[in-house]
Amino acid sequence: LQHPVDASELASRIDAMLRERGDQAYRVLIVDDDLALAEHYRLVLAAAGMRAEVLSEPTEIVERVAGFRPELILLDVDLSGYAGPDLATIIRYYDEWVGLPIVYLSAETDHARQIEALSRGADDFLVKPISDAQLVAVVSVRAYRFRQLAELMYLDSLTGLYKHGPIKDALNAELTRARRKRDSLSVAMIDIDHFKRVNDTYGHAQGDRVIRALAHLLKQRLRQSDRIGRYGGEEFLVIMPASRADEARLAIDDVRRRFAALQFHHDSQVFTCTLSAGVADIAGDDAPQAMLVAADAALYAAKAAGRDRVVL
Ligand code: GH3
Ligand code: MG
Ligand code: MG
Ligand code: MG
Repeated sequence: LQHPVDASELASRIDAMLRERGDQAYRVLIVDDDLALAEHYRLVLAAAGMRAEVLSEPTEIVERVAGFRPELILLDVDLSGYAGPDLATIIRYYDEWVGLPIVYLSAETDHARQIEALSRGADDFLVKPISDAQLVAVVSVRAYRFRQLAELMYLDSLTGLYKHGPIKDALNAELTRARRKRDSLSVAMIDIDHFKRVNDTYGHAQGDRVIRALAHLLKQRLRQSDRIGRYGGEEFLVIMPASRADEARLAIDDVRRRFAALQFHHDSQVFTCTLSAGVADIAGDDAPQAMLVAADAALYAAKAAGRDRVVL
């Protein structure tokens, strides 16, 4: 057998990649009905510094992908009572997950069936038995590439928050999930007050610093499961799963107070900024657009009432 790359060289390259990923381990979802094998894969990936979870109940795939947000899915082709390719097709149905790498695992050596399975929405095919080194190599290389791509596609470069389109896609997905689980869900629309004055008085670069400071506060103070997007120039949309409007209002009000307390330095001058926000929650069989309209109306009311406040 000929190896195109020296195994130890490959291992060190992958080590370097894993180090470069920063403090966040790659998230990998393993879907296999052979639980002993799935657990083995999970341990191998964990030993390589990744965070893997096992899904044994295929019907929960959409919920798990939305909740865990994997950066790669290892998908068994032959699940009892369920075809892996059907799951791949379901995942691809969601715009948000179009680029998510899906790698099939199978004992399938029939090429025609392999190709058939690939045509159903996956990216690659690993034939069992798979060596630990091969598993780590394939998963880490693909997850690394996906994270790079996802950052470009979904994240705003100034703030590292979701861009406009992706945060709206996220709202669709969270709303679907909240309805199915009969859970609460809130959104907040946040807008910096008199931001034109900041730009006019201190310059555009200083304005950018204010935007970044607010983004940082939001990331720092809100929950890991909350989704934060830069909806427009100095406007932010926050999606808060499992939060009622009164809880969401408290969390956003905490951010409001901390933001108002920040001091920005420009030459020898010191200035502060405030923000206004509108909060709305899921009501009846709300469409995503209705929630946004309600949050926007609340934001408008906050501005009209004098700014520097959160309105429900
Ligand atoms: P209000 O309290 O009513 O929200 O007043 P405002 O001045 O914030 O109102 P408006 O939303 O009309 O102005 C927002 C300004 O934000 C206009 C635009 O020049 C500026 N802006 C938009 N995007 C950016 C950006 O990325 N960087 C900077 N520095 N300014 C931006
Ligand atoms: Mg199986
Ligand atoms: Mg504004
Ligand atoms: Mg604005």
